[in-house]
Amino acid sequence: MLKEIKGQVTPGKGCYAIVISRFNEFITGKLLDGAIDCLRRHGAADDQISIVWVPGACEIVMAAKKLAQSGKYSAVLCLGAVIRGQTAHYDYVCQQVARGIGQINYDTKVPAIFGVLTCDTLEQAVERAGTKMGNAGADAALTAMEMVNIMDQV
Ligand code: INI
Repeated sequence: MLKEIKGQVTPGKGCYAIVISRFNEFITGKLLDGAIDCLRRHGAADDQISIVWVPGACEIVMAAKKLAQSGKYSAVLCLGAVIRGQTAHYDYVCQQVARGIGQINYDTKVPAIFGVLTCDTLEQAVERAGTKMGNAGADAALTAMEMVNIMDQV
């Protein structure tokens, strides 16, 4: 018989850590609001949610890895906003963060969700932080709950 597993979008009993970067805080603050709102709307209690602020996107991975390794969290949401400037800095930050967050998943088996905006313009970031393209923080929360549910089943 065919066995098919689909994740439910429900927080379960586990705890969720949100690592949020202060750089571009006028954007990342909206991502954080979106993530918290989404977790609450799906039934998470406030004591299931922990928030850790870090300076910039480059620092997300170190904090997220320690949280994932702690055994206290079902998932770690990584939220940030990298916006292209006039130098190559953007590319180094994006590469480091994307690879680092991906690696946490494989190293710790705790879902580490990539909710870092990587945008060419400020307008693109605004669009993804609660305006016409939705809210990447809320999307990360949905993904986190679904992955936790899937990992509980497989
Ligand atoms: N950090 C961000 O979170 N977003 C950015 O757009 C950004 N840019 O463009 O420079 C950024 N840089 C800081 C970086 O993440 C580190 O905090 C810093 O390099 C110290 O390690």
